[in-house]
Amino acid sequence: MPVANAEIAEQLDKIADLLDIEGANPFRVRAYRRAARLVEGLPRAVADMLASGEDLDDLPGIGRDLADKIGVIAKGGHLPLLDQLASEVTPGITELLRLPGLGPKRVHLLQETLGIDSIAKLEAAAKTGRLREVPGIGPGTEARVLRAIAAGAAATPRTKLAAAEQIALPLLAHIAGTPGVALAEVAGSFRRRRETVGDLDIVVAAASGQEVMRRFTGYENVAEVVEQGPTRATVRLRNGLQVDLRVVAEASYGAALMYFTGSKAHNIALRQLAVERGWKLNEYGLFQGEKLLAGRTEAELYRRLGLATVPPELREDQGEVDAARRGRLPHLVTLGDIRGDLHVHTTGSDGTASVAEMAAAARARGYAYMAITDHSPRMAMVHGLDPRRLGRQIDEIERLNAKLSGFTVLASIEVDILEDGSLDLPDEALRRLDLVVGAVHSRFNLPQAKQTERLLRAMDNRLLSIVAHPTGRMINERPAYDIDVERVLRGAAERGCALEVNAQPDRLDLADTHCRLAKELGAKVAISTDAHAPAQLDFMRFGLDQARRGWLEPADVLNTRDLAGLRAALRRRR
Ligand code: DGT
Ligand code: CA
Ligand code: CA
Repeated sequence: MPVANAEIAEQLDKIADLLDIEGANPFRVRAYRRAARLVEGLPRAVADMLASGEDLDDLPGIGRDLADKIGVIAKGGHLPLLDQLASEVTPGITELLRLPGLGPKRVHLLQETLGIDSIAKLEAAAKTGRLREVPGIGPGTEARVLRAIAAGAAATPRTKLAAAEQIALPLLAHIAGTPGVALAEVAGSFRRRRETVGDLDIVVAAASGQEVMRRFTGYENVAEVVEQGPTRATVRLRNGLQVDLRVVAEASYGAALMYFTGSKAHNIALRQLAVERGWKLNEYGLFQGEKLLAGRTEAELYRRLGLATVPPELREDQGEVDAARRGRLPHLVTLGDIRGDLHVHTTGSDGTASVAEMAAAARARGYAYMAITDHSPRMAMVHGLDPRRLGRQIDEIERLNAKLSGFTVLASIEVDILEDGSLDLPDEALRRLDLVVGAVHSRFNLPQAKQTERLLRAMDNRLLSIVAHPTGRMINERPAYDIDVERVLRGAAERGCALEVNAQPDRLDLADTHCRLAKELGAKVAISTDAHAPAQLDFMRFGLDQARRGWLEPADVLNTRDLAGLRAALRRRR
C-alpha cells in the first residue's frame, strides 16, 4: 500500500517538532512545517506523482534535499534523520506536545530550565509550583496542564473506527491470503464497532502459526515488531496503531474469537455462567474437566451456555447476557432496513454534487427516497439558502420528481437553530418543505441550562422534524456542547420530534449510549449521512453501527419506513 499524503505530512511534522524541541534553526523547522502543509494539500498522492516521473523539486518551496526526503517517506522508506533526532531527544518528550498550551518551543524551554522531559516530571513540577519559574508560564497554564493530565489528554488518542477500518481490512486480507489459513477475523472493539479503537486484535485459525507470523511481521506497513512468539505477536504500524495477532487451531477458533472480541466485562459474565455449571471457559474453548464441550464456533459456545448468540455490538455487559438467556435479544436494525437518507447536501450550499447527482447516487444504493438538506442563510460562508433560493430548489426537486419513478426526492433544509431556539427561516418558508432538519452551528459555549433550553424551544416548533447531530461533538476534536442530554431526549419523545444519528465518521452523534437512552425514553431516531458528496452516502453503515450498539430495532428508526409511512409520521408531528 503506498504511503498516504497524510502520513507523509505527519512524519514531516514530527521532524519539525523534534528539531524545534532541540532548539534548531527556526528557518529549518519552518521548511519542514511548510512542506507538511503542502503535501497535505496536494490533490494527488505523492507516490503516484513519483511513479509518473514527476519531480517534487518542482513544487513551490521544496528544494532538492526536502524532495529527496519526501520521496523516501513516500516509498515507505526510513529516514536516517528521523532516527537521529529521535535518539537525540529523550523518548516521551514529544508526549508533552499533546498538552494544551505546550508547543515545541515551550517544551524546549521546560527541558532547558527544569529538566522536564516527561509527563510525570511535568506533573510533579506543576504540583510543587516550580512550573511558574519558567518564563511565560503562569498559574493559568499550570492549572490547565494539571487539568489536562488528569483528564488523560496525554494518552495516545484512540483511532476512529472508519480510519481503523481502512488499515484493518487490507491487513486482514494480507493475512487471510497466507497458505494454510482457514479463518481470520478482526476481533476486539473493532468487531464490536465501537466508535474508536485502542488497538486491533486479529484472530486466525491455522494448523501452524509459523507462516502466519512471517506474513504478519513482514507486512509492509509494520514499523516495529513489539513482541513475537510462536502463536502470538504484537506489531506497531507506521501510523502508530498497534495490532495484536493470535493464531489458534480451528477447533478453538470460536472460543478465541469470542474471547478476543470481548468486551472484557462480557467475557467475565460468560465465564461466570460456565463456572456456575462447573465448567471452564477460556480462549481455547468451553471445558468440563479436560473434555472440550465447544470451541469451534461462537454459536455453539453460546448455545452450550444456554444463550442465544449475542451480536458483537451488544457485548458490553449491559444486559445482553440476561436478554440472550431469556430469548429477548433485540432484532437489531440493519443496512437493508434503511429506505432513504434524510440529511444530504448539494451544490446549493456546501456539497459537491447537484440534486440530480445525489438522487442518482441514493437510488443506486437501493433507497426509495432522499431529503435534500442544504444550509440556511445563517451559514453565510457556504451560501446558505434564503427563502427565494430555497423556493427555486423546491421547483428543481419537483421537476426532477416528475421524471423519476420509484424514487422520491424530498424537499428539506438543514436550518440553523439560533441562540434563542428560533429557526433561521420563517415558518412560511419551512411549511413548503416535506420535512425540516435543524442543527446548532453557533454559540457552542452557552451554559447548560441555556443550551438545553435552546434545543427544547426549537423542538417546540412543530415544523421541525429532526434535530441533526444533537450534541455537536467531533470525535477526538471537540466535546459536545453542554446540554442535559436526557432532558433533550425526553423533550424530543414528548414532542414527537426525531433525533439524528449522524453517520459522519468523526461525528457519530447521537452516540451509542444516547441511542439506547432515546429508545428507553421513547424518542425516534433518523440515521442519516450528512453526505456532502455522492460517495459519502456510504457512511450510512457507520451510523448503523452505533444505532445497533444502542439496541435499536427497525421500528425505532424513522427512515426504515417506506415513503407513505414516513410521510404519515411526519404529518403526525405537524
Ligand atoms: P480497545 O482495544 O481498547 O479499543 O478495546 P478492546 O475491547 O479491543 O480491548 P483489548 O484490545 O485490550 O482486548 C481485546 C479483547 O480481549 C477484549 O475485548 C477482551 C479480551 N481481554 C483482554 N484482556 C482481558 C482480560 O483480562 N480478561 C478477559 N476476560 N478478557 C480480556
Ligand atoms: Ca483492541
Ligand atoms: Ca489488544
